[in-house]
Amino acid sequence: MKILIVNGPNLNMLGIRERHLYGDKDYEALCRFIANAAEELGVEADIFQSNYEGAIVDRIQAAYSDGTEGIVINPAAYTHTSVAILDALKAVGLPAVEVHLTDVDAREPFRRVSYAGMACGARFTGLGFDGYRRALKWLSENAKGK
Ligand code: DHK
Repeated sequence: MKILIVNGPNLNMLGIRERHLYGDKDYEALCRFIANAAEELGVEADIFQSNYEGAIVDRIQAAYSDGTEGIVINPAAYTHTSVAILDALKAVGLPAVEVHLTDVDAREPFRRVSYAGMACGARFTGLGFDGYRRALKWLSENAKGK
């Protein structure tokens, strides 16, 4: 099963940005964690990160015809603003899971709104890197062949 992992803006700054919230491990470490989790679960992970909303929309659209069977998405700040990313997820119609490293519901009120989440079948927040493993597992159990 091929799964696309989409990471939004500033996640490339992990290990530098607000370490009290996001931890001290860098983006490379997150990618290694995701690759290891995918291998353990027997799924194929294609990891994409961009700071640009349009690039994220383009990558989600490409997933429609590149063999992707599920999407794990942490749209980062675009979670709370982007109807375009929500519409892209709805357009391709692939099973999707929302992930956030932090507990967005326990932070500022504006982080409680999630547009992308409206197109997702599950949500893992506040679990750090492990949220990605849980999302891959959820897709491998709930979305194969759908
Ligand atoms: C990451 C961000 O960059 C924030 O804009 C979101 C999310 C939360 C996270 O917890 O992974 O609000």
